[in-house]
Amino acid sequence: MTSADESMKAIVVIPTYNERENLRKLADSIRRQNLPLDILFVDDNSPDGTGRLAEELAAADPRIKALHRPKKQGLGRAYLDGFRWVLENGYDVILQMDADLSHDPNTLPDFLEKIEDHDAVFGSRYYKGVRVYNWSFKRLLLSKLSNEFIRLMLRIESTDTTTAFKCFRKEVLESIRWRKLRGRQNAFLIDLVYKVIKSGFKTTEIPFVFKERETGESKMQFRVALESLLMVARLMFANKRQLRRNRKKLSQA
Ligand SMILES: Nc1nc2c(ncn2[C@@H]2O[C@H](COP(=O)(O)OP(=O)(O)OP(=O)(O)O)[C@@H](O)[C@H]2O)c(=O)[nH]1
Ligand SMILES: [Mg+2]
Repeated sequence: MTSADESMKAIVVIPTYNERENLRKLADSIRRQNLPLDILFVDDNSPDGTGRLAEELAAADPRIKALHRPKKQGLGRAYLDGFRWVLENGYDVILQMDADLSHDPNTLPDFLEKIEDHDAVFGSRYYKGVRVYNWSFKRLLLSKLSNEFIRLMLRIESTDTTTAFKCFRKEVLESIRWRKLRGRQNAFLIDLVYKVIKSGFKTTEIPFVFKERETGESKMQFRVALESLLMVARLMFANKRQLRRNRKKLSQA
């Protein structure tokens, strides 16, 4: 951020479930960026002790915070608790990213630079080219086609809706009534991006290089894809005027 924006409080919200092997490395590489950025881990009582490690990291570094939820309920629910915490604690800029090192911390400065003159910034594996490592061709094709499907069906300028590497100004979350976002996994991200774009906010995409997790378990499942499909159908029938009304109301407030 430029010096003009150093008064803005920024934080990256990172949901975790069984990410003990990745956590310290991730925290270190975010810290190495030397950014005015706090970290909030939101753990769902991971059986592998990720929550305890998050506490240890938080005790050693005042810029790291840890939030604990009693049981696994999907990353969407974890984000809702995370958003509540960061908004209650006065943050102005909210980033989100995965804990499995698939989202490169070297991209964080780009988010903070772009958010200076945008309301939201979306990281994309597919913006002006494809940048994905360690995926089979089948998985890449499935992900690329899903995102094309979402873009065409919902008519949104977003090449990678299902990636949780994004950044928002707090006013954006408040305006879209974040508490009402639905979805447990990727469907949550679809609901979020759709509402932000359709509310007319100034958004942009930035490219990042995606590397599939090397350690920890993959949670990609058939029901994640099904939930996403149902969310696309639901949003296609949602009342777009309502979204515009929400934004207008907020700008008048
Ligand atoms: N708190 C919380 N975090 C979750 C939950 N499910 C996933 N996560 C975290 O959300 C992020 C994304 O989950 P991933 O498992 O990487 O999902 P994915 O990227 O679609 O699939 P893979 O990388 O193949 O596993 C990671 O940081 C996970 O630890 C959950 O139920 N609760
Ligand atoms: Mg992942």
